[in-house]
Parts: sequence; structure tokens; C-alpha cells
Amino acid sequence: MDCIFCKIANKEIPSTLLYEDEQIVAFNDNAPQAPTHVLIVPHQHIVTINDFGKQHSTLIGHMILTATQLAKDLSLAEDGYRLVWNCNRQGGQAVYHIHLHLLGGRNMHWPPG
Ligand code: IU
Repeated sequence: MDCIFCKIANKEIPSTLLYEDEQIVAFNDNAPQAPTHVLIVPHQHIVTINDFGKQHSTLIGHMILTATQLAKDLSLAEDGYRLVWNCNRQGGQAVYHIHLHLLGGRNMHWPPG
């Protein structure tokens, strides 16, 4: 499958890996939108979060807990940070392999753009 995030997760394409296990990888976004911008990506190719089902509950929880742990490790927890899932065109999704954004290190805007 010609998917850039499958290739990054499989290490066919290099990335700045911050965390990995048998289910997920976390790496620095290559076009960061904040001083810290990490993507948490499952090995499993899931196209959008619309494809989540109950069978993904453990994976979803693991992705969120990894993001919050990384936020602590990267000293973002006290000041705060943002977790984002973009879904489909109007949601701003550009890569069709699900990923959770961890953004921090600056003030976030609300409402988001
Ligand atoms: P989005 O939620 O699908 O819009 O986010 C995709 C992100 O993937 C975006 O922040 C890109 O900068 C990032 N990215 C990347 O880190 N490495 C890549 O090779 C590609 C996109 I393509």
C-alpha cells in the first residue's frame, strides 16, 4: 500500500521517532505548527477516525495515553497543550492514515481555524 504513514511506521522512511511499540509510533511532524508537534500513528492502516469501531477502543486509549505521557515527558503538561484528530476534507485531514496531533509550546487559539 502506498501510504506515507505506513512507510514511516515501518521505518521505510526515516522520521524523528520519539516512541514506538507494537501498536503505535510517535514522531515529530515534518512541518510543525507549534514548537512541539508530534504525531501519534498506529501501525494499523485506518483511513479516517470515521472507521473507528469498538474493536479499536484499546488502540484509541493507548494513543491518547501515549500522547499525554509524551506531553509530560516534553514538559508541556503544566502549561497545557492540544490533542487534535482531523477528519476528512473539511476537518483538514491531509494524510489518510489516522494520526493524533500533539501540539504545544505556544498559546493555542479558540475557536481553531
Ligand atoms: P492532517 O491531520 O492529515 O492534516 O495532518 C497530517 C500531518 O502530517 C501534517 O501536520 C503534516 O505536516 C504531517 N506530515 C509529516 O509529518 N510527514 C510527512 O511526510 C507528511 C505529512 I506527507
